[in-house]
Amino acid sequence: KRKGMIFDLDGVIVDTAKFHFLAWRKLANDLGFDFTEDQNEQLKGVSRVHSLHKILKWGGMELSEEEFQRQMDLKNENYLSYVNEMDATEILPGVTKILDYLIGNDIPFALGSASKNARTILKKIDLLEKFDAIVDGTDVTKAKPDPEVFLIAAEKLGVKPEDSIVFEDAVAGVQAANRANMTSIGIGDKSNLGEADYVFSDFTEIEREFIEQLLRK
Ligand code: G16
Ligand code: MG
Repeated sequence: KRKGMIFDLDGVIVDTAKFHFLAWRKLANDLGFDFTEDQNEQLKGVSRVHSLHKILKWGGMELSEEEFQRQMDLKNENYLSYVNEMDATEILPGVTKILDYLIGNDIPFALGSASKNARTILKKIDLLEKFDAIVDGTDVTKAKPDPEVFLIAAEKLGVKPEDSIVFEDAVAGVQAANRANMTSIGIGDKSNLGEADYVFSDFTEIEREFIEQLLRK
């Protein structure tokens, strides 16, 4: 049976959450308030527009449409200044090994990210050419937990949703994979990724036997 794998970007391949946090926090600070790292958890996997809505709510603020757009642009500019410094050393532990295993065994894999900067980031970390398909924030109309991003990715890989395996660090992403009828693998904390079919703290915890077993199913 032809199986495929779909990887989220932020929190799975790289930890760009730290850069998003710095950039969003600067935005909040410039507007005269602050938010915590705990609150930042709620922004993981969430689109840029939705993130700003949430943050403004925390600060009890409202912006005109024009100012909202300007703040999003400023945030992104600031975020990209961090992204610009990235290189392959930012790839999270165990990721390269699993990608090389998939390539060696002719198992197709895609990126399924909410980020509009996904291609820029993949290029910085030298992974752009390795993916068989890339679906990102520029390709979708509905944000996670809507399954759209993963359904398009599976289609591009030529695999059925039920034969797709998704790696996700965000609750919304795990829900999107489940709604797509895919196998969901949470990367992170069991306490908040309980809805996933399997949870691992990171890729170094995933044994080759586990992957082989998933592919045989
Ligand atoms: C990522 C991050 C989110 C970010 C979103 C949009 O998602 O987890 O925090 O808000 O992308 O990013 P951008 O502003 O670059 O378009 P993912 O799906 O890769 O985890
Ligand atoms: Mg993520």
